[in-house]
Amino acid sequence: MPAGIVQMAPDPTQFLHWRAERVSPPEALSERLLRRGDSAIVDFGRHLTGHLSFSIAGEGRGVDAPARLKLTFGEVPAEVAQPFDPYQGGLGRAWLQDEVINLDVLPAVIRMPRRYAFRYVKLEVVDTSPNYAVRIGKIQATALSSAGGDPPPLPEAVPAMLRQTDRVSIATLRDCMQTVFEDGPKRDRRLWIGDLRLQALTNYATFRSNDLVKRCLYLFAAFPREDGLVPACVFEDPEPHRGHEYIIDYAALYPAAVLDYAKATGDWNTAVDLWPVVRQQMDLLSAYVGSDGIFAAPARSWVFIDWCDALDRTAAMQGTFVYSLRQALELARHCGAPGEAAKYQQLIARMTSAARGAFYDFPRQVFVSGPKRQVSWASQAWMALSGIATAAEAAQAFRTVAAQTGAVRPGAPYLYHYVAEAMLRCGMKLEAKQLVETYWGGMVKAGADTFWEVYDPSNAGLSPYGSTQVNSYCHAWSCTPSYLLRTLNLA
Ligand code: RAM
Repeated sequence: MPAGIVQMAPDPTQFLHWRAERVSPPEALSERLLRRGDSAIVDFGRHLTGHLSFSIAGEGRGVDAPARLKLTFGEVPAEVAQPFDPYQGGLGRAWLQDEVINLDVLPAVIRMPRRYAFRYVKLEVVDTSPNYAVRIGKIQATALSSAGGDPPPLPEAVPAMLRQTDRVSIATLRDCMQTVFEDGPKRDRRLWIGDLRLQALTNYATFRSNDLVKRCLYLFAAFPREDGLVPACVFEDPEPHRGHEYIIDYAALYPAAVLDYAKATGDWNTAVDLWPVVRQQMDLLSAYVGSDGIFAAPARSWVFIDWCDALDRTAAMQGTFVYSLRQALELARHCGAPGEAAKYQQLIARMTSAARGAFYDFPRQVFVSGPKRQVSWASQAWMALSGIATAAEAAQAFRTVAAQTGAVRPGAPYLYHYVAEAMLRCGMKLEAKQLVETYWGGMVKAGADTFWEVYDPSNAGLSPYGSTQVNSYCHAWSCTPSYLLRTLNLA
């Protein structure tokens, strides 16, 4: 049921520049007759993934022409406040959630056929005829999620902002949990390894839909590239198949996702079953480690790490692969593969000493990456998580980057998560907590019902796709504060 009728007001003090103002209770919609050019914005009071239905009738001298309506669905106020066109984004325009429908017969009950991700719906009457107006009633949303009931709230002793952040994280995960762990219910509506891993970790601490994780792990295992590399993403329709993209660091994190699952559920049989897929990733990726012990991704391959053009990814990728080898090592031991375990252990040692030589800048006490010796948060995070840096070195390195204005900061919550986790793992609980409070807390203060795909507090216009319109505002990889709070005891 709607929570009210709102209007969107421009507001430069708001991060996304628009504010929703309540103008009337939800019943007010059906009390109005709407003519050509009239519109109303319905607020459902929370973000949801699902369907919309409503009834519509014509009133006047005669219903003598079809009614044409336009519906626009928005996760955030800005999406229904401004026209989508002209659209300049790099991704398909059809991701933007709007529809024009022509109704030949009134009255009618309309069930919009597509699934949308929204809190707000703007209804515009494009046309009726001079002889009638329309009345809209019984507007309803049906929320879809495969998640069960919400987990119990965090104790009162946890600061209010963190409890709120936890609630928003849980709502984010809930709305992404469908037949797979989707990255975002508005876009791309599919399963990606990097997102899955973080959603699964948060799921073990919240909904515990462990069979859904298992299903997703098998979907990747079922559709590898010809050489065995797992794809970066999988589509389910019209029948399950692999996406055409391959992300080196995502493939490297597949073993981590398998190990996390086995540890969280105790289902080691599944780990044993998936072990050949894990081993295959390690075989393929190990081939990229040069004789100097440095991971060199092949030309034109995609190493993601973060949405950040300026980032030099060499050190972070080295760290990711060493981290991955550690997860694979643990799996090898459980899966009865001592030969692989020994191989991984040797490679970890070789890559660790190579990385310390290549990336650690002793005088500056920070890890650097690339020919320009770039200093970034990404490099410190993955050096810490991989164990290439000792806890003391990593803690010092984080203090160094924090004080250095020129250091390349994370662009999206995905990397912010790994930074926060790395901080926790090197004893910087206070700093990790502050990071969650300011970064995710910043989105909460900006009105987020669910956490966003990209958020840079210093740049509201940031989009990896050339237009913030196509950014996703309920995005899987930003749901991890609940994991940090509930499993890693952040508070
Ligand atoms: C985008 C999505 C998704 C992410 C990939 C790398 O398409 O944001 O979540 O995993 O990029």
